[in-house]
Amino acid sequence: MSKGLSSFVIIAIVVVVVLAAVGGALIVSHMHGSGTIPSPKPQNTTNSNTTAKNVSSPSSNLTISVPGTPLPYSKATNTVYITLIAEDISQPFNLNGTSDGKMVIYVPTGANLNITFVNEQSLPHNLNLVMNNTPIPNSADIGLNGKILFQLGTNMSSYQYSGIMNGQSVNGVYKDIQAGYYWLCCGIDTHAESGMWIVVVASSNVSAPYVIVN
Ligand SMILES: [Cu+2]
Repeated sequence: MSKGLSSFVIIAIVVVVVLAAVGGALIVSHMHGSGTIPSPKPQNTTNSNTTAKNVSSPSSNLTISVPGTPLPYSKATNTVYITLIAEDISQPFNLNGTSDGKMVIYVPTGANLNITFVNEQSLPHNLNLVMNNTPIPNSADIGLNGKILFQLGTNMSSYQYSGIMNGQSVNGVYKDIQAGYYWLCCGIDTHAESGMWIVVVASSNVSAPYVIVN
């Protein structure tokens, strides 16, 4: 082989290798592009962290006028979305910065309550829906102040001491709430008594859910 011919062969091999590499890269990127299906955003995930700060974010398609701040609501499924946060403020027994029943949530009778509870504090906390038989919590044990209907972040055998820790959140749905007056409160001993409770009113007079802070 002459020197000129071998140089030509080497250059030809280099060109072929480069073309093969570029072609391969294009094929791979095309396959990747066409083969990737965007995954849907998870909704209402359990035990996921959340950065939501407020109990409500006014829904853009809500047209019913309510006497307070509207809560996110699906009329089709009669589901009210409630986010409650034990905020990291000087009063450790708060929900969304409020204490002692100053927050009142109004929901339609029969609504499903989709509740997310977030703990931003160093103390453990949990959340309970209580059909209360006293106007305000007056016992260390909320079980002595009414009937516990639903719990998040705990269970009936340990609600007086167990809850979720700092940075954790829980989500759950309480279905078909009956007309009446309830608390959402922490069940850990003395926490509700110390202020960690809000009021829930279910009424057939409420057509769309809303929240008021007194
Ligand atoms: Cu608590």
